[in-house]
Amino acid sequence: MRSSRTSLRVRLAALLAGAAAVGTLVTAGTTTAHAADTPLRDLAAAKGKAMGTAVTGSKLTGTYGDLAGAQFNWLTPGNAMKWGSVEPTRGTFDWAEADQIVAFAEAHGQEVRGHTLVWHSQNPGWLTNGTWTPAQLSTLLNDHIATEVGRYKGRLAAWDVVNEPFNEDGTYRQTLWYNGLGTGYIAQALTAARAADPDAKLYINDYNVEGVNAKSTALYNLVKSLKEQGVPIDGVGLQAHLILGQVPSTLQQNIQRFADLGVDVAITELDIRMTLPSDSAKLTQQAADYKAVMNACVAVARCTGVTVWGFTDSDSWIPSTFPGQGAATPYDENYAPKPAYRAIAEALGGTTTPPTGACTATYSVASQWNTGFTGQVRIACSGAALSSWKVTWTYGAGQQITQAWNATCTQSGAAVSCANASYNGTVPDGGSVTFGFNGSWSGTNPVPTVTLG
Ligand code: 9MR
Repeated sequence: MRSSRTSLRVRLAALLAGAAAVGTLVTAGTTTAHAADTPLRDLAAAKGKAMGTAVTGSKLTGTYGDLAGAQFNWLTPGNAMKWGSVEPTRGTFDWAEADQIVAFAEAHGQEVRGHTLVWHSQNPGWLTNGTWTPAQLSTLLNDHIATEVGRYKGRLAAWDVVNEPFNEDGTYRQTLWYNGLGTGYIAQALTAARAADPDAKLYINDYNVEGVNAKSTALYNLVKSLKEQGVPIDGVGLQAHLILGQVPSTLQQNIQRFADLGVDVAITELDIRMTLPSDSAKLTQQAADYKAVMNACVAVARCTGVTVWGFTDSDSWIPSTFPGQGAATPYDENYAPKPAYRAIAEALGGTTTPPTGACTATYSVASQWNTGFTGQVRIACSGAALSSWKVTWTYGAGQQITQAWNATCTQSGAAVSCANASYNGTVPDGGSVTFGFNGSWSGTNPVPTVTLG
């Protein structure tokens, strides 16, 4: 059954640039969780699959928390359980964010995927800068796993025990662990993890192993060999940091060959990046790509499910790592579901509402000085379009608009109303329009709640 959804959802955000030129992104205003048809987690559960997301603990309130809790049945801490996060100083542990995420998951009936125990990256400085004998390294590895896995014993469903052990050509990555302990570090880590929590499913996780290629074949051969030796290994994680239009054609075949080895397969970090700005053609392609990944997992019984690496474009690693790229997740920066969201739902057997009501207005303060400020409002549509628009708001601290461009604005008392100019009433699906204004303020310049109508 479909639930009704609001016809227009309006989010606002303000970029406050202070005198010290330090920008702070502030969001406020009406919070409307996506009134989806059936939540993704329920669709996934009906198929016996996980639908997960990576999360940032500090963001688990408001709309972000609402969506993380309502739409997903698995969570992965994006950074909170990495060695550098939990033991920044040797022997001094910080479990705050990891504990918070586990507690959130338990409160929302969600499973947690622990991420990650043994990696070459995001390790504490004391570990990477130290000089260690093989015996010392071995003890460090065992103790770390015993401590972290032991802390959450019985509470985590799975662990990415070893992360990214291979180079692109299928050779082993030269890491602290490989260089000190040889390939045996992998079996050692898995064995230690099993001892610390016999009920957690133990995974090796890597990227660029989604299709059949040299790297995934190396992973396949490793898993085969570990199984033959009786080393505890329950699954492989295919991260799936993909590029628009480039879902490997051998994805399902690759999942199947791992399944045939007798291990589970999880898509652990799915995102599909594009060159910015997004437009409706790219978002449509992205939806097809998300659907292809979902379909491949749904088609293989031992594919346990799919986790997206952040569910909103406002919480994605892509723009900072790949400048000019982004829009990689199923929800946009204002938490509006994108075509990719609907594609995931459909692949899980759900029906989706027509793509109406996905235009948003975002108010920003671009700059401000002692008595004046420049603001702007951006109207963006995704899965919807406008042929004319009007944006209204009420100032809370006596602000007064003095001049506007790309819109006709009137202010009466605190109430402001801005309508499109003759040339910019049309906002196409996937497009946006921005208008600007100068104003005066004194004391404070709080962000108003804007309404798009
Ligand atoms: O999402 C994580 C990001 O916040 C970190 O800055 C980054 C550092 O490498 O790690 C990101 O997560 C990675 C994950 O732990 C392992 N696979 C690749 C992910 C993207 O870099």
